Amino acid sequence: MRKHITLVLAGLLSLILAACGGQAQQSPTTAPAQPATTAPEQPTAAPAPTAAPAATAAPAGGTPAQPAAGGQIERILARGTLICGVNNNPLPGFATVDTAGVRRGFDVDFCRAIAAALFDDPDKVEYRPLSAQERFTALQTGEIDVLIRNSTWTLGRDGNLGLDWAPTTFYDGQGMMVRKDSGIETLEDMDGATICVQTGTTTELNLADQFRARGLTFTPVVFPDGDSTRAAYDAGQCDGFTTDKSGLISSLTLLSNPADHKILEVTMSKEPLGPAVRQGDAQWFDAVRWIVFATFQAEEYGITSQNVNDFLSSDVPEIRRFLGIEGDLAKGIGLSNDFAVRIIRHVGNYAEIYDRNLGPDTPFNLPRGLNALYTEGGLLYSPPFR
Ligand SMILES: N[C@@H](CCC(=O)N[C@@H](CS)C(=O)NCC(=O)O)C(=O)O
Repeated sequence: MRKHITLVLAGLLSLILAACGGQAQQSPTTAPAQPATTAPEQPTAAPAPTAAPAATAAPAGGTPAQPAAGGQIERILARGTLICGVNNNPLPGFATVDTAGVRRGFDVDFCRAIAAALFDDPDKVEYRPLSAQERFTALQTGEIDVLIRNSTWTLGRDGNLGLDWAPTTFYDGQGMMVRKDSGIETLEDMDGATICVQTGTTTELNLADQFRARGLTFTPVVFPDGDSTRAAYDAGQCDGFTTDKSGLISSLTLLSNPADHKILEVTMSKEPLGPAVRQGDAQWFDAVRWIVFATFQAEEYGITSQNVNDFLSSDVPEIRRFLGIEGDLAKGIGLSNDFAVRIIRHVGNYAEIYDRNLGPDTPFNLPRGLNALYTEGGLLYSPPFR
């Protein structure tokens, strides 16, 4: 009988965990932690055009799927705005709306960079705020052109959801926040802990994997969005709060007493975050990829929003090609030949984007770490513009 009840509880939890499309507010579960193998990652449970071409993507909310084969850039240009999917909850440093109603953040700046490349105007963006559960469906159905919402590139998502990831713009990893007075220093100190975690994310499975690998037990307290997850932790409902370290750093600023909390040293996963597009339009995918690469390359050349005009008279062949002064390299990806100049002029190179949102003059003062250029010990590397 006892075994039966446990099985029913386990089944219920799996259902809750799998209800990725569900919009109803879930009450936190206090069911025992599930082994990783029984908890499917939410996004793969979304209605996905798995093996079918993107053209057959199931319409959602009455929005017809758009034709798959090419033409995305022309459609965006004809519409006059880029539709960029961003986080619906405030994620300071990455995506927020300031007091004047202006969207700001690292992710927002990449939406702006794409609009700058397309329209020579970074403001030609229509932002579509999306929850973790909504984000991939919005991309699959063509409701958005690109998703830039702290979304981790994984094999399951890339392979099963009919999506493609552009180069990683922020190398992240999952972290754990605890109260300073808890005495917790490592995950091993968290055996039997309750942990606040958001559904529809890579976070849930990583948590289960990490605790299982260490032979630790925990009780997940699961919420459907970032705000309620953070609020529950802030109210003392959980011993720990786990998400991407970028999300934790960002959330810290929103807690009632940030100084009472700390983020543990441990990094529980790899979370390469970057823009995603719907599969089926190789030119659009290439354009987004090279827009991201242009921000890396501009930093490598030392070209900034302040000095880009000086470089327009450069006689260095590779810089002339990069800035579109010579050749017609960008034609093949459907962009104007000066797309890099447009991005740099309006939004800046990668370092400018990073520093503006996360650098020393921001509350985050986040070291570049893996997000430095390869020439500085990081992972950012652009293929040649030739
Ligand atoms: N990078 C992870 C986590 C992304 C994620 O959704 N993080 C949370 C916590 S920072 C978030 O953005 N929450 C805001 C919300 O969905 O309301 C993923 O792609 O699954």
